[in-house]
Amino acid sequence: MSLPELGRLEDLPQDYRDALGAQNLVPLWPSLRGVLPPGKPAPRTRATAWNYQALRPLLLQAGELTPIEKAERRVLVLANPGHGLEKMQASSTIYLGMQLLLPGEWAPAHRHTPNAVRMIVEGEGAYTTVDGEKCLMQRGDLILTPTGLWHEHGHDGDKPVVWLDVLDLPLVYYMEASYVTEGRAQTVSGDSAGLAYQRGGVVPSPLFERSATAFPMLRYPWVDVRAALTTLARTRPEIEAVQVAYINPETGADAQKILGFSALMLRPGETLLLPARSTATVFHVIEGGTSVAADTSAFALGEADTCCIPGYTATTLFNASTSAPCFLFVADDAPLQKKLGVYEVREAHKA
Ligand code: GTQ
Repeated sequence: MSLPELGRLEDLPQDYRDALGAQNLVPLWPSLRGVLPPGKPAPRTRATAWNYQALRPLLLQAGELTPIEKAERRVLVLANPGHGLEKMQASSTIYLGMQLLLPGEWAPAHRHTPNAVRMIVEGEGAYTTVDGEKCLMQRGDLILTPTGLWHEHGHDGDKPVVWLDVLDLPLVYYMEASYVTEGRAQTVSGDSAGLAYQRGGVVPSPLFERSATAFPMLRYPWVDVRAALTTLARTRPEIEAVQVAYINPETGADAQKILGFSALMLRPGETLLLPARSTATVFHVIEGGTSVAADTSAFALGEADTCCIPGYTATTLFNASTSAPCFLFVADDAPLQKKLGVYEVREAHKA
């Protein structure tokens, strides 16, 4: 059923419009269908892919053009043209950036209200110190820097290190709650609290005490996440999606409060149909390759490539390799949407 057409702004006399404007008033009806479109939202977020091999030379060039002291964080932002590049957002809530740190460089300590995670893309020998815990960065590792925690990045290796930053910056900025505090280099504490959780089901005893922090685990090593996926694929061949969620090991809740993170394995030759959900979704290839088809957009993603798919869009992933699995890092804003009560999954789509 189509909705009746509503009056337009141009239908109103100019002197009436001027009188409204003079009192900071706006008529709703010309904009009603825009803010409440029938059936489903009209997202500004466009299906967009960023090719790593294409952006990498530009990121390395930034290393030559701009010293770290002039950048603090040397990042090329993966910006969604649907929002306007200057908005620096991949979706309504998600910010993505590729960050470069060169050997010997140091990105100084700060803390801020937006939550961040890092997905390590290439290089060895760098680390992020979060809340006094030195987190080594290896390919595929996920490192959390949740809201309010001090963090700084250093690099003792001999080749450039690159990682993908995922932040809820667009949302926190929209809330007018985004700010940073600069700090001094942190003192690294001896122990890594997260090590207590490195193997599921057991913790050091009798030394173990439940941590007082809201974020007991800050580093999720890729070797362990990968092993969890391959074990799941081997032992549960019947499950549709071989996927694991990054969680807070003490509460079982999502690892962060606003954005959600998971890792997905596509078996060789596998096609995975993902139903339309209310969240925009980011896919980043850790290993292998996949095609991503969503509505009228289709991308071929290879290693370290990243794409963003708007919400309310059914998506098909296809790993064309007959021998190699594909491992993907997935980010969305499902934790936020669930808390707010607007999260939805639409019926599974037909292939
Ligand atoms: O590494 O702390 O991509 O503060 C954007 C803002 C990275 C960081 C970004 C940041 C950082």
